[in-house]
Amino acid sequence: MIWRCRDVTYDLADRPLVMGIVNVTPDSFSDGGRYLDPGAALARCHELLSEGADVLDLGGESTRPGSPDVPADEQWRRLEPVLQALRASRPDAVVSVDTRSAEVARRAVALGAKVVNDVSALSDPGMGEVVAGAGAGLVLMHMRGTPETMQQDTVYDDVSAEVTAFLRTRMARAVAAGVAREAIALDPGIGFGKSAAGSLELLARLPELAALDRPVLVGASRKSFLARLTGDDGPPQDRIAASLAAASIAVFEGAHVLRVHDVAATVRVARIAAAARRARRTIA
Ligand code: HH2
Repeated sequence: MIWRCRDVTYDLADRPLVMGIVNVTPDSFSDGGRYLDPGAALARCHELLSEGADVLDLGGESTRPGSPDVPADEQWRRLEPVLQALRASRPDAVVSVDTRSAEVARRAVALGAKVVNDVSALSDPGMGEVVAGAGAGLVLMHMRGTPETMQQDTVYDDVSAEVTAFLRTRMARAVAAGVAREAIALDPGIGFGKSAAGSLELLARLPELAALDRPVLVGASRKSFLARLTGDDGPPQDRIAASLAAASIAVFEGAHVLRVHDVAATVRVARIAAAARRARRTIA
């Protein structure tokens, strides 16, 4: 399984990738406000790279349930100094930009970003062309509505079938805009317009999404469905063990990329889960 992101081509048959989260925002659900200062964000980038992150996912907009849209100029005001400093200090780092805005994506790829992580899966009309023009990797994620409205309706007839059908359609839209199939990764959107049971079901039925024959990215890290399952009522930072369990299940069931806050621990968990996945294949 190949994932092409500009001049970097990942062979995901070997091992899953770990994508480290850096939210340059005042209000993200887990790390909001911690990395709004460009120096703090840059230090976090370096820390996650030293922990073994393959890719850094930088976002200038929270997409937690209920959050409002952040204008492109404000996202860019937050992201630009970090992208500039990272390019100067670690030109080898693979950067993903977490944005729904084609304009932010266009500016980020001009500064070297290799992946566009679009949780709206090409809702902004120009996004496909921006990604295609740069030859960037593209993450297409399933969400119902927008972050502001998505938790209002979390009932599905068949959550996995609906998510898979949606992503198949958005993948066709990306290809029609000129994005190479090999550049596309698919994400079921854990917690985005899903109940806790729905998020869990998506993890358990990941092979159905993997059957589309594109890399599968899973972002379950510290999300509230984990706390609903464990019964914990502490802050998101207390959900590390639960997040690692989810990461392990995701890899075992076919995930190729894990988007996480806790990189060092996830790298180790992913190694075990991938080895178990390979062992199962050998037996089968
Ligand atoms: N989850 C979040 C943000 N971006 N991108 C992808 N592809 N998949 C995800 O599951 C995903 C994502 C939400 O998590 P976080 O960035 O930690 O919080 P916030 O949106 O509040 O900044």
